[in-house]
Amino acid sequence: MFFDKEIETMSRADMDALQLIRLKRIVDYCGKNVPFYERRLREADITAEKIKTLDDIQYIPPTTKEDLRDNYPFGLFARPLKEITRIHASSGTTGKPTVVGYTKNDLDMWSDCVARIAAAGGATSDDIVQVSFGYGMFTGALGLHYGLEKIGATVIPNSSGNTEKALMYMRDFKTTALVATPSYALYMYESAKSISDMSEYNLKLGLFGSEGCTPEMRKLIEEGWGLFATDNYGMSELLGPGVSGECKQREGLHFCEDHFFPEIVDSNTLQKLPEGKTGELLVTTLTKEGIPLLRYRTRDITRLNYEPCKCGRTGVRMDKVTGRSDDMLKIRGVNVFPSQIESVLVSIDKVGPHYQLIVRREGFTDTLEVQVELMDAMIDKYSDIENLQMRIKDRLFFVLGIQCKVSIVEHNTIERFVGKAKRVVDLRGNDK
Ligand code: DLL
Repeated sequence: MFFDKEIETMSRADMDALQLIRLKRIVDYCGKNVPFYERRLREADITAEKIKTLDDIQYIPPTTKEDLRDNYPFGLFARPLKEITRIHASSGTTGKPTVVGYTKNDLDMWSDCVARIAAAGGATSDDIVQVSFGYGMFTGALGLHYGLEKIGATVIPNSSGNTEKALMYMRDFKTTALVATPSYALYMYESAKSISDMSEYNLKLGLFGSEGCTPEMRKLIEEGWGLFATDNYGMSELLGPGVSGECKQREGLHFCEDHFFPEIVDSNTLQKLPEGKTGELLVTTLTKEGIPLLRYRTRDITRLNYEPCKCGRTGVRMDKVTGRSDDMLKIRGVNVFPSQIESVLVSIDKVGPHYQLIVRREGFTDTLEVQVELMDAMIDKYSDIENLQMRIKDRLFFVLGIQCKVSIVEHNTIERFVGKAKRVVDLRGNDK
């Protein structure tokens, strides 16, 4: 089903023309409304008038997560707060989160994009949808929520956590569609199986995303619940969910390219790669008012496919994300940067800068263990070690928003590296 057939089936030539108009406009808008971009564009000697083709985007310097962090909290906003209707945030590379603001128009555009992707995945106004992403600063829950309301579905803002209650609602309300991370969907299935008869559930559709999912894991979820699942991609800095998503063919994620212009570049040289090559995805927001971003480095590794899809949609599709060009980890749907953990550890007395992060999949849940070395002094009392562990755990929870296991190890036991330290041991296999 189409939500906006005219856009979703637009010819390549018409889409290119629309993107060029919007690109010129957003470059002009950024230069006039965001001092950071005024300076960046001036230094690069690029103006909207100089952009003649979509390829000329290469003359615009990319924007990074560090740029957002350096301008924390509102420095990259193009509108005064009075015109910002909603604020969301996601984890930054160090302590401070990256903050994004949406105007009223941005929120409309956001729910349109999500509605488009949900409809492409098979959601309709007949669906009763349970949103099991965490409501709050994370964009996942509210993003899907308003997009699904827009297509007329009945939305249950159940949030994440309290799995037994979520399953009770699912049975009693005859929920037909589930919105969650794939790992939580699988965890919910395991819980459902252990406390109830699967015939009491009525799920037919899963709109999953925010983290990767291998075909094997998807099969487990689909067979367990008896549903059909699609994958949705997005990120807070750009929008949240709604940037791209699978249709029922599941041969790539349809990009909402009238609002988001994608490019694939080599992550070392930042040079554009030939069509069809795999590399880092850069995205320019073509219509966002609150916090427009030019050539944002998503750090996600993927590939673009410009062939029209069998479903009738003509726009570009991206492959599932195959990796990252930085060291970000996605743990239980939460973005975790080793540098965030490092800044917590170095701020705590008695522990040193030597640490290792061990990521495991236990059952269907990702776990993170932080092993950190004592400085040099020994701590004799067990209760002192426990107190130290608790302090680190609390501080990490405050910064990361997830619980981790903290292990204090003796001085000089964590491996030292001559070159780049290998801080992360990811034991989850390839289905991260
Ligand atoms: O995860 C937005 C979102 C919410 C997308 C709900 C889809 C559904 P962030 O928390 O900012 O935003 O995390 C963004 O998560 O750069 C990717 O590395 C990863 N990611 C998001 N969706 C997928 C996906 C939301 N479908 C970061 N597959 C991105 C693989 C994904 N990785």
